[in-house]
Amino acid sequence: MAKAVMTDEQRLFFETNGYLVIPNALSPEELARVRAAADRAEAVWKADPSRPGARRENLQQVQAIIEYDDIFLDLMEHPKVFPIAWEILGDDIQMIDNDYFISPPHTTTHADWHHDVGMGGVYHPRSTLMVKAFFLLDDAAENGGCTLYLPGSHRYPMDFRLPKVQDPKEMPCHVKMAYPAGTAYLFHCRLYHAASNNESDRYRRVLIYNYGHFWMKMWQGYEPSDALKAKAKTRVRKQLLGIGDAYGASLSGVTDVQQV
Ligand SMILES: O=C(O)CCC(=O)C(=O)O
Repeated sequence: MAKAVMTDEQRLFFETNGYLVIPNALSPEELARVRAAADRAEAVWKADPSRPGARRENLQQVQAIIEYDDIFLDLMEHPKVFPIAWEILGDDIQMIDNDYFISPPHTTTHADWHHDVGMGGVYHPRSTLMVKAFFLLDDAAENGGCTLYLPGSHRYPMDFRLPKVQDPKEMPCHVKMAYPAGTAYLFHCRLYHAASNNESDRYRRVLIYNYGHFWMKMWQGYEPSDALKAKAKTRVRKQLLGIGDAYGASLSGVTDVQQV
């Protein structure tokens, strides 16, 4: 069994609302190192248009960010965030995708209200297929393109009718992930969420790690390179990168989580 790391308040909050906020997930020193690595990754990605990721006016997406620097690989196992995803999903946890999203100033949303899973054969309101964690690299202002959540919507029945809105912020009852840089937030991927318009003068930069189960396919374009797989030495890292027994991948009893 995954180690129980969540407080009762966190467990009840996540079960009720479908998301969690982890203040100060990154220390100021970690944040500075991660931001510097993110700037380097962005420069490499921009210099080579053949590298994967969306290049749109409202979103620059450095796809598969863990390929750019080991610091991003370590963040996938960050001790303040990953153990929570592990506890929620269970011992067969695996990485599904990972990205670096840059939302330029004065652009409209790149992601209107949606949820991330709808695979057939699963009763989603009772299942947890994926948990996605975001790390804020900039302070996210309310008008600065922050992520929006509709609390509790991960339990909506499959045929629930969501109101149609022009601007994501017109959705009744939403909450805003407007927090300082270094904050992490994670959510149940059946939760309705959106990116808001970035009406501010500043970029919004986030790192995203999506976790699912070992039996799921990693999203195409996120399968780790042979170089990354060769470097994976711990059971946690191997399993997160898809190395393991198809019938029995499990981190039960494992404690070797990497430290950043
Ligand atoms: O950029 C955001 O805040 C939302 C991203 C999103 O919709 C997603 O990762 O599914």
